[in-house]
Amino acid sequence: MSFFEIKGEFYNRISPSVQKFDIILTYSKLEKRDMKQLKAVIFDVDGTLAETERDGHRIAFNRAFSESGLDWNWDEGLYGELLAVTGGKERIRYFLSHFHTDFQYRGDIEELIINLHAIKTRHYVALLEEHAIGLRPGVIRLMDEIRDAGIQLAIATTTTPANVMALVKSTLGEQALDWFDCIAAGDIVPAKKPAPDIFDYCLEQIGLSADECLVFEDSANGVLSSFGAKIPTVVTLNNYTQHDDFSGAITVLDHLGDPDNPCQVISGEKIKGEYVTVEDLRQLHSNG
Ligand code: XBP
Ligand code: MG
Repeated sequence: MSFFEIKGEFYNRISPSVQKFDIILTYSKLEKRDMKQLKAVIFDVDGTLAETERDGHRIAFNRAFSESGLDWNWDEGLYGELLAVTGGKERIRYFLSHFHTDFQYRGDIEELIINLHAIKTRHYVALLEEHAIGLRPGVIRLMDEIRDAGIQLAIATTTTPANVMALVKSTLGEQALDWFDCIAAGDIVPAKKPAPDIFDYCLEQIGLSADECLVFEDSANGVLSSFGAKIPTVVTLNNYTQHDDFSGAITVLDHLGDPDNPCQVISGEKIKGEYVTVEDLRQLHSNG
């Protein structure tokens, strides 16, 4: 029985103009509550689910350079600067145009970049298959809670799909690939983060509107992307992104925390306890 049917009984007794006014008010309240219901949590991957940049992608890039006979070495500091650009192929292009401008190459430079990137992906996947990288604190616990609460899970990332699959399989197990209603990754959209396209694509795939979702991101480029798609966003920062501009994020945390590993709120909305729960997500989302 709908709200309007319940009210119908005594509606006949009041004047039509009052009825109309009350219906508009009631409808707008219902609409507001519906809009604010949290239906999906969308996770970024690199830096958010795991510390993959420094210990994964960077190592894999260097292995690809060395395998290809190039003496390039991306140390931790340089890699931090290169993270200004998302996407591995785009990052190599940026390196050549801003940091290694005197590089001479006789062949097709685009072909070189594509080959290097394919080799890099092979090394990255191999690294994950060795279980070299674990998930950040609280990720597994919170994903379990989200699923138990009947809230959808999705992924929106700049990285190559094979890398996401490898990370999920090596940390959560192959069956966990089914946990996600959408894994939006890599070149599926032409414009990578900070463009909103990957989040727009993800929303389209899961069939929800931006205000029914909550995003977890770790970087300014990621937050620009989720904001571009108008999705409320929570940040769990890391060493590479600790000085990024996160203005507009609902809250910024050092990580999601676990019962034996409390998290810290760096700025924004507080959480109820010492680690992020689904109850916190609902609260943060309604404040977002
Ligand atoms: C991070 C990225 C990615 C990875 C490298 O993605 O920018 O490009 O650094 O992956 P996100 P590829 O934070 O959105 O998960 O080499 O496969 O592009
Ligand atoms: Mg990231």
